[in-house]
Amino acid sequence: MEARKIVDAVKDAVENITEPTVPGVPGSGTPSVEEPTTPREPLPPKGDQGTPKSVTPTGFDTKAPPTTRGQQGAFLTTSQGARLRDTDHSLKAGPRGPILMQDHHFREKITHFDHERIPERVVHARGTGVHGTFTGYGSAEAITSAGFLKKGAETQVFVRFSTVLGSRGSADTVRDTRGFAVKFYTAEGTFDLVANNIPVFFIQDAIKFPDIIHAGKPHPDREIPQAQSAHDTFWDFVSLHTEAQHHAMWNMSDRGIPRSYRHMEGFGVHTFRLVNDAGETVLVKFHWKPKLGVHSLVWEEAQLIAGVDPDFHRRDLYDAIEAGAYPEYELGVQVFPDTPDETFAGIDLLDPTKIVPEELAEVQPIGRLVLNRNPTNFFAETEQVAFHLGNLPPGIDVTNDPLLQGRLFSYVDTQLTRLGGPNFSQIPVNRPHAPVNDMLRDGFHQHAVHAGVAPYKPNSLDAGNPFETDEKSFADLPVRIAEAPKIRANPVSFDDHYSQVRLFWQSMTPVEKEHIVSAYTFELGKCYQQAIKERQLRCLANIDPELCAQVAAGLGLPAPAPSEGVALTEVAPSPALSQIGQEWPPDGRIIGIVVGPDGADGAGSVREAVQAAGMLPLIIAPAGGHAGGLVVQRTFNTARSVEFDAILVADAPAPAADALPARDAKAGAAATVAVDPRVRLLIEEAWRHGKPVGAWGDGVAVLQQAGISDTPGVFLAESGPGAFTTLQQFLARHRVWERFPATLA
Ligand code: HDE
Repeated sequence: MEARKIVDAVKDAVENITEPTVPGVPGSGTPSVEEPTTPREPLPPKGDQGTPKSVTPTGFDTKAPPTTRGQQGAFLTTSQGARLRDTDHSLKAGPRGPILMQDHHFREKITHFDHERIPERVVHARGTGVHGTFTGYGSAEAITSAGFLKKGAETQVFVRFSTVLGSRGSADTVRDTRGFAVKFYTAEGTFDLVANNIPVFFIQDAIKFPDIIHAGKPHPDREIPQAQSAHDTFWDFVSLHTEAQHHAMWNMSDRGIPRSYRHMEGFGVHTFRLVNDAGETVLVKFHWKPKLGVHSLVWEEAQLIAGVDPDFHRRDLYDAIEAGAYPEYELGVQVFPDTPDETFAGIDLLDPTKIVPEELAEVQPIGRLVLNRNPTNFFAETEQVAFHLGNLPPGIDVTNDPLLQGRLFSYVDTQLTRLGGPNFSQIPVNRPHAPVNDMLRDGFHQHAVHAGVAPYKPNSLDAGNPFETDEKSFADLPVRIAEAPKIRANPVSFDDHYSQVRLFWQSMTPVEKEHIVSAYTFELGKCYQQAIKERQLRCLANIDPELCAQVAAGLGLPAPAPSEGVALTEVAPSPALSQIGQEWPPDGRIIGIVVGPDGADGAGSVREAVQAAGMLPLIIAPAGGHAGGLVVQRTFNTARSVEFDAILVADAPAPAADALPARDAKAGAAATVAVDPRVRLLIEEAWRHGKPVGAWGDGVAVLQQAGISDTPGVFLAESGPGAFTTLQQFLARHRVWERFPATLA
């Protein structure tokens, strides 16, 4: 008898000696839903979505696809490759009996599942990753020997964007700093530029990192709040530890709630040292500049999104790349002479709580990053990627910034627990693209089969290999270390905690200042302890009396005077710090077009024009399916204003039976049409958030009824094309800033 027949016969026999089979009852023999059981080849992996060609730690190019275990082939097997007949029923002593210990497949499946999770990152746990390509401009050739910055050199990269405080499953749009970590797989060894979207940090010395993070994370007793700085422990620390005030102000500004990862600057924070072929050095600060400009959410929008779509930033990035709207950033450097005092224009370059305003040292572009490929597997790539500041190619070196020095220790150390041992650089996403020939051996999760018998130097048994070389090697710069006492102290220049916070505040436009005041008022208003609010107000008084007075008024507290000895020094504002005032390409922005059940005149051509301009049109109709000839992407039930950058209304759809209760039309408005309240909410929210709103045809009456038709950024057009032309002008400025109150100068 054939093997299969024997198994079937045994199964029949077992079923016959127990209860009869009940169709559709789990475990009784017949599956209730027919699975597509005919073996076929699974869909091939998406085009270029494998992990980059990898090199093993022995320096041997495997050329093997790195995802060889990822659902390839038609038949299910055990981890040892034995084909499986049934993965839905455990092996039991009869259908009602206990599970047998000998069920190896059951044990393997459950054991592996039990161990699927690894510790999330202690900070930056919530993130999203993406592959890309970096191309050097060659403009940095005079200051660094780094090969990947040479003209036209192309380097693959992996980028991980993140929030800092929240857990792995927390919302994307919380008020927080964002990580912007880039792994350049250069031919001369991996370079990790582990940056943030804020150019300064809370602390000047790495030894205080646990303190700021313990203060920012949820309260240890109740583990609340998740991913927020609006609580007592954070403001307790920040108000007591005044060097944190600069970073805190950036968080309270619109930079703390970016519109998307595509609209975010990145900053290396520390000063680095570059060295050229001749051994000459300069000091630099790294900057990423997004092609789409820096753009943020408004606070109410960010809060709504955290509930409506907690994955907003992750989805935005993924969708943009799948749609071919590849995010782009330019890498730039501010360059400073490498002088013994390591200062520039009186600013201590080793102090990570200070910036050098771009007006004093221009950001010079040195290369372009294009993010063009989504990961194939989130865990394998995004979760397991391990960045480390010490991953430096020849031509780039560190400075003595005490924050940077501490980070050099922390990043490898943390991976030992998170990734379970010292061999995490063998995980595909962490493998260098440069050949590796190290003498690191053994340890947990060792995947390399190292050849040779002499992993030590000097040796004769492996013919002396591998040899040290000066050629294209990383050379430690003979930087002079001043003769100084061993001491736990900072330079005196680190003691100025306020002048640059004032510089930031004074560089903001009135609208941005209003947002900062509201953010402080909101966050401090969430604190329970009066003493903490008062202490933070004293810090604000040291930054700017007007800021302090506004926040104090919001909290219902008296505004204190600046602390004794703190002089409110004059600062020169830096317009480059403001996000408002320039125009940017509107690529990838999302435009909602409201139509009726039968579509609307001109909606199809506007949809096409929006698409042709590199934006994403989404048709919003009363119900799914089709509206006229248009495919409906959002219904009145699924659409929420926060998803869109602008709304165009092409029809006046009447309220549907499932609509929310209607409110009266606004007083004085032309209440001529009954508008679905969900459309009204869509428009009102978009308007409140400073988004352009336009209409043509029957849609005009909707805006008139909402009482907004004669306000800035609202346009009533004769036709769809007319509305679209006006829309583009507003989008280039990101928002209709005139709509926001501006009581501050
Ligand atoms: Fe980090 N940081 N950090 N950090 N950091 C980590 O490393 C640390 C700092 C930054 O997407 C951890 O692998 C110390 C500044 C990013 O995987 C950890 C100090 C800047 C990411 C760590 C700092 C950053 C991290 C946690 C003070 C901006 C996410 C998990 C001395 C320039 C990387 C991990 C990713 C992650 C330590 C300060 C950026 C614990 C001790 C300043 C973008 O090693």
